[in-house]
Amino acid sequence: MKQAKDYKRIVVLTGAGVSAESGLKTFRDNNGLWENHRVEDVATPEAYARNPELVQKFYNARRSQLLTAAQPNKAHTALGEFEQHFSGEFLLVTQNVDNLHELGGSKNLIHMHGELLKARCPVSEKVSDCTKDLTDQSLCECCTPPNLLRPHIVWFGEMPLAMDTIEQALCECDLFVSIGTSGNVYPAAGFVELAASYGATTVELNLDASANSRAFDTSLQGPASELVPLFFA
Ligand code: BV8
Repeated sequence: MKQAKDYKRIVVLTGAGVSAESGLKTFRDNNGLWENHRVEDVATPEAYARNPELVQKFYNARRSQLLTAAQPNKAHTALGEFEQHFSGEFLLVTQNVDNLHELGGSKNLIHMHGELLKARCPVSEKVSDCTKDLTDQSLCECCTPPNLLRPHIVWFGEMPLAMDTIEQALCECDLFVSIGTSGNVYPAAGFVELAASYGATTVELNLDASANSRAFDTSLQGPASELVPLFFA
């Protein structure tokens, strides 16, 4: 089987599985529940409008766990090192909202579902760093009167970020690799078909079979910390 270095224009998509070995829960862990709430019911603009305290608590808990307990694992660092030495084009698109790809050395990186360590003004859309709990006292500095800051997260029903850039890269790549995602969430789960329709080779590296494993030319099962350093050697 060819390796990543045998290609010229690579797009990688990662999901929660790439951070699982860093101790961050995936969405399908405990059947996608958080404190008995379905994630899909907490990660929505409606939930935030209905019960902002609950939604802020959900993100505050994940933000502090990320800041206090999580470190990049061998999958993150293998992707960072590969990008550094690769002479072709490389884009990493992550569905994850953690910062472990940055800590693992990745540079050309798009967080299509936002970032846990950022907050956003709902009026000006201005994004700022956020390493503390967001509360009903967290106000923006860009507006008068100031607005309540929200997590810089793309919720279900909201448009993912940088979709034009991502779709352009998917149409031009010769290799698309999906790592650690269950293939349940769109539009990310549809990237493999788009890349394949433009002739890219498609590879899935995942612990288990995913909802769209059949769409890939090759689907390898195992932990990302083992499969990623081998394929991106
Ligand atoms: C959009 C931020 C359109 C939040 C996330 C009905 C109503 C509204 C929308 C929809 C609907 N029906 C469908 C939709 C579309 C919806 C969707 O797909 N819903 C699903 C549930 C059916 N999508 C959206 O709403 C998207 N927006 O469609 O907008 C639009 C168009 C025009 C104008 C406006 C809007 C937005 C989706 C973004 C939601 N936000 N994240 C947060 O993080 O709190 S999604 C969330 O799920 C995370 O980003 C996560 O990454 C993502 C996907 O989950 P996975 O990463 O795959 O994680 P999961 O646990 O599922 O799987 C982990 C995998 O890892 C497993 O396969 C496991 O085997 C593997 N694994 C585990 N350990 C390891 C491992 N692999 C390797 N090694 C290991 N060690």
